[in-house]
Amino acid sequence: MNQTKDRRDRGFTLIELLIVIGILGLLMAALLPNLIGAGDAGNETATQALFLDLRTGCEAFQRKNGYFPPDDLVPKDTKDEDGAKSVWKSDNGLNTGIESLVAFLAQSRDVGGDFGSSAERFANHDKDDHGAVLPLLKVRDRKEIVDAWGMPLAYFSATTTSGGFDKAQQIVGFDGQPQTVRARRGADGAYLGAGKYQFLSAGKDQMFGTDDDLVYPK
Ligand SMILES: [Ca+2]
Ligand SMILES: [Ca+2]
Ligand SMILES: [Ca+2]
Repeated sequence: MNQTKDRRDRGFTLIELLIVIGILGLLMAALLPNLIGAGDAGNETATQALFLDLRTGCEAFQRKNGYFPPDDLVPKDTKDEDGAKSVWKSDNGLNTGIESLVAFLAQSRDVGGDFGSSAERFANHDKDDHGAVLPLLKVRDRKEIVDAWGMPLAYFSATTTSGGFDKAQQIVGFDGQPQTVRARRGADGAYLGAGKYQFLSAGKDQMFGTDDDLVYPK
């Protein structure tokens, strides 16, 4: 009698276990794509928010200087915090646009704001040296800003005398393989002209020039 009851208890336990495993499997299958999708949507939102932060810096710089931060790392009468003239090294040709934006915005608090407090945004994938301290970041590394997937942004800007949207840039991320990046053209098929700027993120696939790229201004 007792033996029969024991066997029945064990049987119920096994069936319950199988049901639980089955339900968990179904839940995983149903939820996993949504969870992954939510992560990408969150990264997209975070990258758009980053664009807006950088826009604030660009506009503050423009109000002060009359032009947007250059994308070519050529210093224009910039000075270190102690007033010494900056000696910026010429660049290695990688991540130059976004490094140039960092270098110009990191000069002073009135254009860079609390720029230096967002350490997770900064990387130095091409491992270069700026040749002078970036005052707000307090480093000599030539930092670039990365999107929420960890790839450096591309930054294009043009004045009448420097930069240009028609100049391709080389962007290098985690894999060490430089990608040739071109600015996004406007609705009329032409590149933006002098007095404009543009940010590009490679998006989820970490490749520039594909459909998931993010651009600002749109
Ligand atoms: Ca560089
Ligand atoms: Ca760098
Ligand atoms: Ca992409």
